[in-house]
Parts: sequence; C-alpha cells; structure tokens
Amino acid sequence: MSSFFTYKTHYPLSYTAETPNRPTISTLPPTQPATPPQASTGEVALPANALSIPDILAWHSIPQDLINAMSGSSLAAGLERMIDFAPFPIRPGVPMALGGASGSGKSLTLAKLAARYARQARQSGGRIRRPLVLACDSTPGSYIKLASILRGCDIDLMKAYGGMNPHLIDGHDRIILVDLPGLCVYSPTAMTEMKEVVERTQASLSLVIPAGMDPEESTDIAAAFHQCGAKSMIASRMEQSGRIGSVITAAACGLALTYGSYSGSINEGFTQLTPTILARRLLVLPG
Ligand SMILES: Nc1nc2c(ncn2[C@@H]2O[C@H](COP(=O)(O)OP(=O)(O)O)[C@@H](O)[C@H]2O)c(=O)[nH]1
Ligand SMILES: [Mg+2]
Repeated sequence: MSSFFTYKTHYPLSYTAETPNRPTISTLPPTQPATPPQASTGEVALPANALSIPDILAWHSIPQDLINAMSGSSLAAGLERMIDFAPFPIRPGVPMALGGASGSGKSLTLAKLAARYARQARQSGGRIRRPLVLACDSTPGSYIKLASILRGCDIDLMKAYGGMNPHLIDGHDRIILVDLPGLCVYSPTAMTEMKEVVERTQASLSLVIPAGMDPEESTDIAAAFHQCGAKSMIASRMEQSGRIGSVITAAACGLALTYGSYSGSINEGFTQLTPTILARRLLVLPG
C-alpha cells in the first residue's frame, strides 16, 4: 500500500495529462478483441487488442509515474501494490462521517450503507439496533432530500447541523452515519468548518470520490482529507463514467479503498472493491 506522502514524493501533482500516444475513446471499444490481449491482466479480459495495459491506464488519465509503479506481473497485482483495499471501517458507537465535494454521492452512499445496516438489524431479531443517521448538511433542501432517499429504510434520522456531541446521542451501541455538507477542499474556511463538525461529533471521516473526476483534482481532495484524518474512501458513480483514474489517484494517496457504488438506487450496485474487480472495471467500460 502507498501513503499520501509516498505518492506525493514519487508522483508530484505536476504530471502532464498529455501522455504520448494518449488513446481516445474511439480506440478503446467496449467489445471483445479479435486477438488475444498484449499483457497479462490477472484473469481479467482486456477489451482492446490494439492497446497495452499502460495505454489503457493512460486513457483513464492515470499519471505516467503511477502507471510505471503499477507495472509488473498483472494489473490486479499492480493495483494491490499501490492501493490498500479494506472493509469499510465502521463500528457501533463511533459515528462515521462521509465527506467530499457537493454532488459527489455522499448522501446516496450514506443511504446505501444505512439500508445495509438496517437490513442487518432487522434480520438480527432485536440483537442489533437500527442505525442512526445524523443530518449535518444545513444547505436548503438537503434534509428533505436525505429524508426522502431514506424513506422506507428502518433507520432513525436526526438533524444535527453543525455537529453534535455524541454523549447527547443514544448511540453507543449502534451504527451512526453522518451526512456532511459538500465542500471545496481549496477553501480553508470550508475545511475548518468540516473539521469542527467532525470533531464535535467525534466521528471518523471517510471520503466519497466520484469516478470521472479529474485525477489531479481527486488527488488534491484525497490529500486534503488524508490530512484531516480520513483513512478510507468510497468510489461513487462507477457505472456512469468511462475514465475512473480519479478513483485510483485518490486511493493512492493513502486512503483505503472500500466500496464502489454502481447505481443510483439505494438497494443495489454497492460492492466491496478488490484488485480484480477494479482491474476489470479499468479494462472494460460500463455496458
Ligand atoms: N447512477 C449513479 N448515480 C449516483 C451514484 N452516486 C450518486 N449518484 C447520484 O448523484 C447525484 C448526487 O448524489 P448525492 O448523494 O446527492 O451527492 P452529495 O451532494 O455528495 O450528497 C444524485 O442524483 C445521486 O442519485 C452512483 O454510484 N450511480
Ligand atoms: Mg448530500
């Protein structure tokens, strides 16, 4: 696994997006090649016979230095070397706040998690309590939107604008998810406000990064969250974009890659990412 500092040392932000012979969408068809792949893919089928794996990674706008660092026996092995793949680090009694840019998928991802834990609680026959969701985004309309996404889920939803001291919450033995406002990491004020909410809630912090974002921007965002104490990330909109380099560069900053979100529905398209699943997604465009 790499850390943000290793990544920054070896892969500075100043990489050029203009990779030589950069493939275009028309050179990366989502169909099976007529001839075998040019490189080992770790049991993953390569969709484009005309392109090497480094070419495809460049198509995803992954920096050349990171591509070089991933090269070796197979793409899955290269990903495993550069990225920490881990279960989502949540436990009862410790609130988990989901942060990221506005529109990145924080609320939908939170709802997917809440729906899972609500299902577990229901199936436990009363042994596990239903999850609690703290709505910390006071942007007009966001509470109503969150409540409507969560409608039908067996959860408790509580407004906690500005954060909330967890001692005031009946939550020591239940999963607590925190919906944060969207923020711009380049704004020191916004970052300070987010840190205050997270500290007041004594929450852990996880980042939601959408596929399709500019990989340099996602590196900046992941680095800023890493410095704020985030240890993990979730990749959203994995089925909505071709290029997913933003997910790779963010994770290579030292955030453990947990779930990938593949659908706009709260009850489907939410998968624990593994090197093989990610390798396949890099090589095969969404169908
Ligand atoms: N298809 C699809 N839509 C997504 C996914 N994640 C988020 N969205 C949509 O993206 C939009 C913004 O998501 P939202 O959770 O409100 O973002 P937030 O501003 O970060 O809370 C909503 O319309 C979501 O339904 C995903 O993985 N797949
Ligand atoms: Mg939201």
